[in-house]
Amino acid sequence: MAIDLLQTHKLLDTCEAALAERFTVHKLHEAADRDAFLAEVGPRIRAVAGGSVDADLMDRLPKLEIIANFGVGYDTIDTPAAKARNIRVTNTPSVLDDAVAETAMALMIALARQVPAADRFVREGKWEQGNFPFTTELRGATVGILGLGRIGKEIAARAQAFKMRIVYHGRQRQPTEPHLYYGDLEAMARDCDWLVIVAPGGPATQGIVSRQVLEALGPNGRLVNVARGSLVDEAALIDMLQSGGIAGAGLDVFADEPRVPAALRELDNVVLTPHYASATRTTRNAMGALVVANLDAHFAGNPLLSAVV
Ligand code: NAP
Ligand code: 8YV
Repeated sequence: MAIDLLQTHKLLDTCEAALAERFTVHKLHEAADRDAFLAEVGPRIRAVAGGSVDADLMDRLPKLEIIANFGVGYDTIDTPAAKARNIRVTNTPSVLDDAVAETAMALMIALARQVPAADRFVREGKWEQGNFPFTTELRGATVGILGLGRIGKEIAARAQAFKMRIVYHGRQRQPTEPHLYYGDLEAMARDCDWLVIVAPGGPATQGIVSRQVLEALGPNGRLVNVARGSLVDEAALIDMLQSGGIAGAGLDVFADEPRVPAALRELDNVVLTPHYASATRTTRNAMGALVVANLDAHFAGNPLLSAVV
């Protein structure tokens, strides 16, 4: 008898095919009546693939053994509740570091050199009336990385290749890192031309990029967020972008995805992408393979490849 697995989101086709080969898959996101669906299949479910698992959903799945999250960030999973119920949780670290770091750099370059506006300028025939205004460059600027973890280090390596100075903030100084550490985020923002956010979402980081931090970044400062919208006070960010309190923002993530405030969409000093930092075919395939490999390991009684609980 195949093991029953609950899928909570649409996943990559290759990942869905691999799951279907191994499990009896039940798709919660396709259920017309979620309650009735869970009442019927919930008691049989031993595994979840995807995210968005709160304590209430866990209570509907009394035989649940493992949640294999599709993504390195697992802020949509109530991990203390999983731990209390002896449910294992896995994520997809490392395989997406390069793709996400490339997106961070793409947002920085797009903002510094105003790539979207320059492209529109040429398409709209404005070049024939005169030159595009001067832009700014990354060389010599200071980038503060909020979260010098796996992805943060890949961003640092790329920023160094662009001849930038690097500083970082996290809960702890990393003695093996050569860059200047700031224990205080606001103090780091004051020292930065660029603030790049790549720390986890969740209650511990909710709103840590506050109005005060944005004020410290200042009118020549630019913000890039490839982490989670929840880390930023989005209302304050919009206000500061409108008033010139900060120079610009490159955002891949938002407070209420996929809804992006009209006020942000109307601004010229922002570059917006649809939470796609890891969304290359190669990287998403690797993430899907890691989801499946963790499930295989669990049901074979082997150590998990990337457990967070
Ligand atoms: P990681 O290796 O765990 O690194 C996270 C870093 O954040 C660490 O350096 C950690 O340093 C710091 N940090 C953790 N909690 C903090 C706190 N409360 N305050 C300040 N700093 C804190 O994680 P990763 O693999 O690089 O991924 C980082 C995040 O990127 C993920 O959690 C995810 O949300 C996001 N992400 C987004 C996309 C996208 O598509 N946009 C794709 C992948 C990942 P300390 O331990 O010293 O605090
Ligand atoms: C994915 C991500 O877009 O890994 C993460 O934390 O945010 C991204 O890689 C997301 O998890 C896909 O649902």
